[in-house]
Amino acid sequence: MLCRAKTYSPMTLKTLLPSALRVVLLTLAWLLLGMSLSRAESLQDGPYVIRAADGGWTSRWVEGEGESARVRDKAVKVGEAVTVSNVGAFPSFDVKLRGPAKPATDEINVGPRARLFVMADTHGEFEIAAQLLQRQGVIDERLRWAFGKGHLAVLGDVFDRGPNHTELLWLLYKLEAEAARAGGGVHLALGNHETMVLNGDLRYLNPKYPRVAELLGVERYPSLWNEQTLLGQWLRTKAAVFRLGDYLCLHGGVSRELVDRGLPLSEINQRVRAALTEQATAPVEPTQFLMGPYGPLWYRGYFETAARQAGMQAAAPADIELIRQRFGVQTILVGHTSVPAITSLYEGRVIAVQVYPHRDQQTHAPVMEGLLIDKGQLFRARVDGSTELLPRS
Ligand SMILES: [Mn+2]
Repeated sequence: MLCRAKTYSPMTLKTLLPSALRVVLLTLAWLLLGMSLSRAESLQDGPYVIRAADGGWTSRWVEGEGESARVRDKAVKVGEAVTVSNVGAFPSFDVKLRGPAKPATDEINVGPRARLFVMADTHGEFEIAAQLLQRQGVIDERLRWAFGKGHLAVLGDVFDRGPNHTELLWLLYKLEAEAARAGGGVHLALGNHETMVLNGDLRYLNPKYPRVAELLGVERYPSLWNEQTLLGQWLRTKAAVFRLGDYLCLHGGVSRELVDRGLPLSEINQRVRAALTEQATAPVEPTQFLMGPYGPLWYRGYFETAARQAGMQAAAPADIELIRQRFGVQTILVGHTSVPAITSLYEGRVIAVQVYPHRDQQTHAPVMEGLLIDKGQLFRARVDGSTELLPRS
């Protein structure tokens, strides 16, 4: 009956129904909406693998929803597995814990014909991102690496907005080991939302997570990602900018101002990592620059409108040439600034990868794109499994 009512225009409804009945129906609809919202409020989250007093690890997670949510925990060791609960129709998966991660490499050499899949800004949308990876053959139905010697690059902003960033980070952590065993790789670049959450800026946090923190008995959510946690340590080894074959991979973009600082990739990455440690004091130059609007995590200068809105000048073609020369790459791949479809900029020298993961308003079908690079050809790769050769512009 509610579905049918949609086909009437409000005007028709008005003339059909006496006002008292309209009030009753609206109240009913409001109550139903409220009930469905509170029912959907799952607090399932984790595990958070936290250093224990005896030097081992404790895995803690939240099960259930609303008032009936409860905390579980167990002692775990490196080499043992923790289970990440299912999200929607996706299966739960086990993740074998590894020892402390070492700093990620700044430069990864791959052949010019290597298969690469590039994904940006997943923002807690586990179901959409996992479906994209599945339909494009990067992972299989049980969320295991299926991309062989290929490489997956993730251009930051796994955290914030959506409700399942924990599960996404565990998936990437697990795939990293599986890919390496297969002769491929998974490479995660830090985005501004990683640095925000790790440094305690929680403005974009999904409302689920402060409640999770409360249930787990920590005062502030970032404590669950500090250096004494397994994934917190792992995240702090990641690069802000890395070279993958002929491609420079990062979240925001390299500005002309950054090139002018003359910093090598290794120093950029070391300084960003240092700014994420808990001992870090207010950053001084050039770290302050690196963490700011012209730094690799926040820059929007490749996009005319976004640049104007940010009060900065758009990068000139000559700036792009300088960046390519400085870092020895053909193409710069960036997320951070949303585009309706993966877009070639500066005659293919910059590729904008971030198509924000969302559901189509009419069909509810998931929408997101990844960039597939196969034998040097670039494709838009969609959630439905289709691909399209990327138009050059
Ligand atoms: Mn961003």
